[in-house]
Amino acid sequence: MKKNGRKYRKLVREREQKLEKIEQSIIIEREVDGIKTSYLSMAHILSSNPIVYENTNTKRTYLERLASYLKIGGWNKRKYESSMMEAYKKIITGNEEVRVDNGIDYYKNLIVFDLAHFLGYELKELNEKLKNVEKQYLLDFDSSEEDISFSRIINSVTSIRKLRNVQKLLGRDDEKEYAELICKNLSFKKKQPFGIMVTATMSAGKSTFINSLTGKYICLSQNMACTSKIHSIINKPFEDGFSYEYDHDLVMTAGKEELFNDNALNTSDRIYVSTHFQGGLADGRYIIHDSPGVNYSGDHEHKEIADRLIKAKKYNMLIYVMNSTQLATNDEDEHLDFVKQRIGRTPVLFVMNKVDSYDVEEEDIFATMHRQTEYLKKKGFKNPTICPVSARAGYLAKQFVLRKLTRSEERELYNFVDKFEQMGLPRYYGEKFPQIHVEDNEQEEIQLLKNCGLAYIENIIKEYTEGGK
Ligand SMILES: Nc1nc2c(ncn2[C@@H]2O[C@H](COP(=O)(O)OP(=O)(O)OP(=O)(O)O)[C@@H](O)[C@H]2O)c(=O)[nH]1
Ligand SMILES: [Mg+2]
Repeated sequence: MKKNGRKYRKLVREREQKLEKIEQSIIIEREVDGIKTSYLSMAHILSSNPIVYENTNTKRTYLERLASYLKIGGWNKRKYESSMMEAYKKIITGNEEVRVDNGIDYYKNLIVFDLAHFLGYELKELNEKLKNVEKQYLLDFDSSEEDISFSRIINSVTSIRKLRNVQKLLGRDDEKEYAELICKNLSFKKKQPFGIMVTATMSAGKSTFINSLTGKYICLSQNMACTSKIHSIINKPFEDGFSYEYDHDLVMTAGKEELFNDNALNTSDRIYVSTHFQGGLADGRYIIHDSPGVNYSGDHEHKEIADRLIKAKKYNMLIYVMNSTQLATNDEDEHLDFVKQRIGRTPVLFVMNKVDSYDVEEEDIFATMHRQTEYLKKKGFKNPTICPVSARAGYLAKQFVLRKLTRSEERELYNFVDKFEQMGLPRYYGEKFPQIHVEDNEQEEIQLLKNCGLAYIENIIKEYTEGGK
């Protein structure tokens, strides 16, 4: 084969892509305390199971049978499965609205799907145990000639093709929908995870920025040093209405209480949270790490935690958030040096947050970004491009889409709408990132997602995920 010939170049390119894939797959932690992180990126499927609307007796029987299958298989003592059982109990018994009275036999297929879901759709090594479960299942449920067998259903979740075949055989819409949700979980699980580390000096708005990317108030943000552990936020394939949190205990129906209070029993510096990301990043298997703000004169522990994570390099991309109300401070200077020394070839995206604080009449956004770019070049970063954003405005615009704004947030949002109509950020992005296109929207509140820079940043991240530069 000729060197530099087309075939040779293709081969080299293919080999590089393969290596890159392997590299990526070892970057992200596969397990945390025996729980696979891929399990944490599966959404609850229960919302499509009418068991939630059953009478108390049927609900109780359903839960008892599920629990007995876990016990027979010996999975009830494992953290993930037992937490899932707790969540099922809470979701099923927590709903008091009775809408259906189908009787327990109605659920004979759905319960098998649920068991498969509990086991993370990974069943290869479980055959012997499953045979014992099947024996009990056959005693529990009436069977007939037309039934799809227990083993056919449970094995179907090992591949999308098998699952699609079983889905065709299912008689009812709710069963087909259940299989559809599992399909979504399965195809999501097959995607390569993409890790993003977010770092900055104190109070630059890292947590607010991550909340704007996820569209959820997941990371505590306030006007004082507040993030003290590394929060890894994992995307789920679709909205199931729940967040999971792993902070010593795994809670799969986490509310504010769990999310905003650190568990004293957790002696590690990590907390994992899973939720569905609303907006531009909804489809990717992202893990975003929120780290404590680095303050060189203040809390050394925070700095150590953040430094360790940057050094460990378990991410595919680093986002460095700068605070446009506090540029070129000593802390920034030192932190940039640290990042520069450690980052190697990992791509860095610079985000200039809080641009809503600019006076549009007095300040020229192009000139400010240019000055900051020159500063980053002096610090040794090659071709740095800065993405201006107002994370606060982006977060509020997403809350508007989700109809979750309070009155005072609404007022804040309309202030931002006016301000960003004048600021002209799309012109800046059009010039610096000509390959990135963001559609306009007639509704001013949704247009704010574009005008405040957030929609551009989401698209830029997506480009990186897909291998673009
Ligand atoms: N005006 C404005 N304020 C913002 C923006 N983003 C964050 N803030 C405010 O800045 C303060 C700090 O925000 P956080 O998101 O907690 O910052 P952080 O970098 O996570 O802080 P630490 O974790 O403590 O280092 C809060 O009062 C936020 O409301 C923004 O885009 N515009
Ligand atoms: Mg924070």
